Amino acid sequence: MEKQLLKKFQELYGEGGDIRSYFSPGRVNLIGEHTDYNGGHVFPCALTIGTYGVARKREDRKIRFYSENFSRLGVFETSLDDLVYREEANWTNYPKGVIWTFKEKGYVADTGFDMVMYGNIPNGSGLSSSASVELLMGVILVDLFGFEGLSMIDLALYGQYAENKFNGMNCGIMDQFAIAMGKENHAIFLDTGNLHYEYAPIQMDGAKIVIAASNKKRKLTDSKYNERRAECEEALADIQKHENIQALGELTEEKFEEVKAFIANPICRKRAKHAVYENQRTIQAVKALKENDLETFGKLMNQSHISLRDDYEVTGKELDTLVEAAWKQDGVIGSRMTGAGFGGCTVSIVKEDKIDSFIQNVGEIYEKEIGYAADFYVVEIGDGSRRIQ
Ligand code: NG1
Ligand code: MG
Repeated sequence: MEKQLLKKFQELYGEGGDIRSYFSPGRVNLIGEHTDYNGGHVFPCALTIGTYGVARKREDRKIRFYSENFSRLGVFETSLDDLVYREEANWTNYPKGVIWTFKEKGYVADTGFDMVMYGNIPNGSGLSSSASVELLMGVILVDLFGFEGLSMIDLALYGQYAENKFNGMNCGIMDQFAIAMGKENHAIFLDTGNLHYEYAPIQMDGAKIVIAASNKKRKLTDSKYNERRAECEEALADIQKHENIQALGELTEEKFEEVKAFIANPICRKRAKHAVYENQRTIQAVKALKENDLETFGKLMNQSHISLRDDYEVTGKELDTLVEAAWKQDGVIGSRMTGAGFGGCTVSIVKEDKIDSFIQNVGEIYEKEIGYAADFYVVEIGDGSRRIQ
């Protein structure tokens, strides 16, 4: 991968100089959905698939971007003096947003650079290709320009800042955190309220993580996402008139049942219920995993899907079809939608000897019901963003 990308780099920009290679993973969230902007817990892991980048500093202020995934768009040229969002700049608004964020935070690059990228994360699948690119850019900037004093958590926060303030997607910290801090064969139990985290080993004796990409186009995601976020904020504001809390993630189920009548809007009440219960499910799921109780972990994954379907209403026909088909298969420990929803993908834990029949059967049911095919990926848990050469 890196070799081919290096060749592409030299073809486009010429040989010589200090050319460096980097990798930034994708991520999948095992449980804890739509909790990361409610001060709740999440349990994601970084993957061994992700985005590769090759970069070299320039002498002037020019910046050139190229992605092998969007090769038909060719090379985008910009400069350190043009760090503004531009519709026509397409995907390059993600790395551009990170350069802009660094500058906002006082880390000013003194020259431009040339860069090529290639991602093997299925595009738009909900495995967080955007955050992967943001962290790739962050690691490149630190390495090329020798910025000191920035931790990987700082880079995660900068990626989120870029996504929020430059790209207008009001996302939580889960994706960027998982991608920056990933660790082979571990998931990250993160409290998004205070950024305390803990690595939990994922040993599933004989079971694997299988991703099913629905291949549904997710055009509405951003606006629906921001809408859900606003509904949770409204619910919180109603509760705060009576209770001194900072976030929905602070509530237990019992406490929620006590205060839910304060939430005036019934839709907002349902959204808040999901946020509170999902957070508690995540805490329970990690506890079960530590006790080697994979069965309970799987059941909590299934409950998470039901809550996202009925209370949070972010699943849709495609994701429900994939998950409901998965629940009926032999050797499935748990299955749910993952990521923002409305399309994107599902995550299932499947016994190794049943993976072939799982893919065959769920694939057939999906194509029959939906009219086009899903894609399946058996994934491995890998390390966070880094320089590789
Ligand atoms: P996706 O759509 O999978 O990238 C989004 C948010 C997360 C989190 C999940 C829902 C982005 C970059 N990330 O994930 O912060 O809120 O939805 O749990 O939009
Ligand atoms: Mg995204």
